[in-house]
Amino acid sequence: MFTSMGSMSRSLTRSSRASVGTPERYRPRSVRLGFPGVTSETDAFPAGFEWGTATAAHQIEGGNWNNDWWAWEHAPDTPCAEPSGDACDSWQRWEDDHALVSDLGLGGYRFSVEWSRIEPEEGEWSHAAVAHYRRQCEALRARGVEPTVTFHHFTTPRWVAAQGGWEDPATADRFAAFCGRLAGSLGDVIGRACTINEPNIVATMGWLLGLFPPGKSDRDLRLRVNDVFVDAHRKAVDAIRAAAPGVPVGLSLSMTEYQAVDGGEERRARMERAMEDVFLDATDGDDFLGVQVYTRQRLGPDGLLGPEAGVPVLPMGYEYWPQALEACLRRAWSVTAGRVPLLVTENGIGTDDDAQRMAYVETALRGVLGCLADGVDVRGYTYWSLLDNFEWALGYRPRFGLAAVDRQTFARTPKPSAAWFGSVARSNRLVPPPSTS
Ligand code: GCO
Repeated sequence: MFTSMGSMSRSLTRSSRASVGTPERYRPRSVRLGFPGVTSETDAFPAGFEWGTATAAHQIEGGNWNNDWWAWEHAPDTPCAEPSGDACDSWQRWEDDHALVSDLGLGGYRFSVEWSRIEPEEGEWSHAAVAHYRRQCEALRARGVEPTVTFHHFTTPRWVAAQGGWEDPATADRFAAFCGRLAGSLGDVIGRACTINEPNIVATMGWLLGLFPPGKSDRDLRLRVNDVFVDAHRKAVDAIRAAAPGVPVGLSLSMTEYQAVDGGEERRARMERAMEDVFLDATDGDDFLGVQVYTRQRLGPDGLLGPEAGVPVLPMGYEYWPQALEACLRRAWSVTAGRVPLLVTENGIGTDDDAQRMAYVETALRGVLGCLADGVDVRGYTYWSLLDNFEWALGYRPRFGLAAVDRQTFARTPKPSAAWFGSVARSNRLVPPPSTS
């Protein structure tokens, strides 16, 4: 256990040797061999390390009017900055997206299917929508890109929401049935299946903070939604495995580097339990755990603390803290006792400053190298996101993309960070970003 925030920050900023001084509780409990040739000094990633980028259906497809988010974006008195509208028009322009991914030399693309398109009403099945996603998987494979398909990324069909959505335990069964049927159609073309994206964020934002649909603020309901999501994940894993044997299945979880300040340890433990551990415990037996990290959050004895003086604050409202990825990977590995291989399924930064994006990713990747050198089994890194896209309640303002998207013509323009990230992926080593000064 670290003794003061100061010492923790110091050890984390020494990123190339970040394992030195790592708090004892983050160390893997089960000892595995470190990856041969990976030390925090070589800058090389292990052979077969997967480099990718990610998107989600509602954030890029456009016109997804049949889900709870579209309704939320258009309802009065919700905190949404603007509606998703045409998004990036990726329903039509997905080939442009794939071309970007393969031109960068990336081996993986993570995207999601839109449940409300595939099952627009209870029991109605759109073979055309399934065929659309099948074509995408096939096209990616033809380019040598592994498709990681997320079955639920924040949006829920209106007909499910109308029946109580994730408050209703029966939604676990509705979702598992959807997953099983879809996996039966796509099992031969999917590279990897993510059941649910960040159930912890959906539960907290939707049922505690009221920022996502259905906009509730009820502690007990939020805990119930956590439980329904855990049940849904377990049932979805079984359904996908039964329908598509051999396809690796896992969950993608939002993790935050929670730091206790001046007696905030108990608060931190409570936060980690409800936000992370309840889901980490549910990943036992999965083929991988998707770890998604953006920042840290400090907690004092009375609760959350704001950003620390001197640490930049991003358009998302949280601190620039790329060191969080290493801390969270170590924590995930520790809490799961090294039973589930890790994959970074999202890490990135919403910024208008592309040099800051590269600096963020460079520091985050140093942290991954530190983890690998200690034998933490990290299989790949996925940058969020391929495109500047619809950032939920914040609309189009935060820009996470490797490529900009013109909001009228939908033309994609890769940023310098895209070329740099591609060079990292191609060489499978952490080459320094170009100097922009
Ligand atoms: C998330 C989401 C993305 C966000 C990203 C940036 O999983 O939170 O997967 O939809 O856009 O995290 O906030």
